[in-house]
Amino acid sequence: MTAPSLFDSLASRSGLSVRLMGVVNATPDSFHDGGRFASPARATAHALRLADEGADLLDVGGESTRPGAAPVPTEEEIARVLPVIEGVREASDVPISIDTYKAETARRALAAGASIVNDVSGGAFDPAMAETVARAGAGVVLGHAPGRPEVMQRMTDYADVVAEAAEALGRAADRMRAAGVAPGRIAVDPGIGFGKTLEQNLALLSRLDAIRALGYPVLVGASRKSFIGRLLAGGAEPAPTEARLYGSVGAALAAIAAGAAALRVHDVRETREAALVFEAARRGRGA
Ligand code: HH2
Repeated sequence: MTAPSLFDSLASRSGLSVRLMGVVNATPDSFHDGGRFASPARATAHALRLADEGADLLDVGGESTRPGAAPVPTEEEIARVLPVIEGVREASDVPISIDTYKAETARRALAAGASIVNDVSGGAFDPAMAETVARAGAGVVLGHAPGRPEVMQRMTDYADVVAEAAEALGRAADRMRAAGVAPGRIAVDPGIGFGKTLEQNLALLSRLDAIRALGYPVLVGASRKSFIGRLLAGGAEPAPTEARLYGSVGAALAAIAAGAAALRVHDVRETREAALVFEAARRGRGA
């Protein structure tokens, strides 16, 4: 028997086939909820609420990676995420991923109880990341970003965004494997909104099979992102993040239909309820 893939190895708390990763931003400036959960106590309470709502894992981050965001010093990032990881670990055994591209932050978070590294750069921004993941025996989600957050939105000049993202993710996974990460510990993510135009994000969502063909489970993070605001506005100023809930649920269902194994979402309860009905209707039975 082959080892289960990264998300299959997580118990389903959501009751869904797809796994729901709940977003916990311990940051003052994230694009949707920046500042709302900036204190460790608030971020921890929010995380536990998402776990109660059925999140299969919680993604704790201490640095905004939205296009244009400025980098946060490593010690500051660690000081933001560690108390949240420790607080969640004390109260719940829900799996935790650490949303970072810095190996040192990943190392400290894994030691504090996280079990997966969610690296939006696919290990490209920090050469020590692959070794760190391998040494800890951790899982890893490898994202596609064409460059650093400060400059990525000027790097949308792809000949074929889907082929180029797939190729980059294949190379990222090879780097992890070369460092000793088991294939069953790897997932990939096309990086919706990371150096992509509206049309490029839609191309990725509609052609997820090209990413799935790499042989790793695919995570999609479309929740509340600006392409949704742009679609809703129909060419006018993008709808604000608070007005993107229903659009986000639509994107989540599209990602499930396209074969995503996991979804990174801000709104666990709403996404879970929609996905529950969507999956049951596709199966043709309740359970
Ligand atoms: N998107 C964001 C952050 N981390 N990780 C993965 N694997 N995939 C994503 O699409 C992804 C991610 C950006 O969203 P958010 O954390 O809500 O905002 P910010 O980066 O502003 O903190």
